[in-house]
Amino acid sequence: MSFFQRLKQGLARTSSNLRSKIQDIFQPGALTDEFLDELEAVLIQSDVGVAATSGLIDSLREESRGKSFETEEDLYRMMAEKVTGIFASVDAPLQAAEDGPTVYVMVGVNGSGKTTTIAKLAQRWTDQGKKVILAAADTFRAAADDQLAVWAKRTGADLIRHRQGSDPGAVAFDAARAAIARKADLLLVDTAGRLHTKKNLMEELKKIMRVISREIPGSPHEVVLVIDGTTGQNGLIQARVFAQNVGVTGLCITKLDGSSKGGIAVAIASELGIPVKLVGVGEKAEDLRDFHPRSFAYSLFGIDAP
Ligand SMILES: Nc1nc2c(ncn2[C@@H]2O[C@H](COP(=O)(O)OP(=O)(O)OP(=O)(O)O)[C@@H](O)[C@H]2O)c(=O)[nH]1
Ligand SMILES: [Mg+2]
Repeated sequence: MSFFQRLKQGLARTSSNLRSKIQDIFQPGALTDEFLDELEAVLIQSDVGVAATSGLIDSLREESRGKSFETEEDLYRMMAEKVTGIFASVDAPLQAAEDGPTVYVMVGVNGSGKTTTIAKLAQRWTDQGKKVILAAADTFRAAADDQLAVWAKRTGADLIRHRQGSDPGAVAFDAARAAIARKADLLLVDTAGRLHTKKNLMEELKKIMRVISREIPGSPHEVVLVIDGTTGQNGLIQARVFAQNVGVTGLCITKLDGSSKGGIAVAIASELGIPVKLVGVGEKAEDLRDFHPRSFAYSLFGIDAP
């Protein structure tokens, strides 16, 4: 299956939900004010977010003036282009080190998909013959490092771990040293999603960042905030806390396959102003996709990008 078909399939729940709601209100011809009001409600119900939705509706109203729509498909294409524009304003590829190890730190609330995303990235890079090290800097949750150990074994990546309850900063330190000594191409740092308090967690994450940037100058190359795409507006609120406290450079939105509200990606990109870099549309390694604004936007409406 092609890259694009898989993405489209992963977003099938979202696109069929959007399409059936739009089909219910669509009438061939010009877009009426009444239709645009109903469309606005559909987009908000689909978690596109109030700000992004009102921007979309305004520009649709402008651009559709004097135009007649034979079928919904023409409308989907126009909408997909508008959504592409929202994403394109914060579009940036994953960064890599010029030489030495590339370091990505994954942050996000518990259950968002940090460890799974690390596993998928490890698989991608080891498949390319790269040397990958995983750092188990989630020392808080019981067996978090066992989960990572399973993935290390499966993907052929090295694992740096300490005992549960130990200092995550120390794990980060050892992992950074190991990445240099073993000439690793990629160091992926797993972090805790939950501590006793939010303040503790943010301080712990800041310490991990400090240690890593000291040991590997210019790193981390990405601080990826992993957001569960099924949590709707709540995910957005959590995301703000991380973005305000640790220098998040990119977003990974997971579990979009399990959601009919993949429109949340539009709200997140437009409200946080942080580029989406990865999307998870399933549990297999190949279901983690680099984010491409246009192909994602078209997939939201279940149509092929030009
Ligand atoms: N369907 C689907 N499931 C996913 C995706 N990404 C992650 N998951 C599942 O989500 C669950 C939680 O994922 P984890 O990777 O353990 O989450 P975490 O952020 O590491 O959680 P903590 O370690 O508790 O902080 C697992 O069952 C994953 O298989 C995805 O893109 N699609
Ligand atoms: Mg985890």
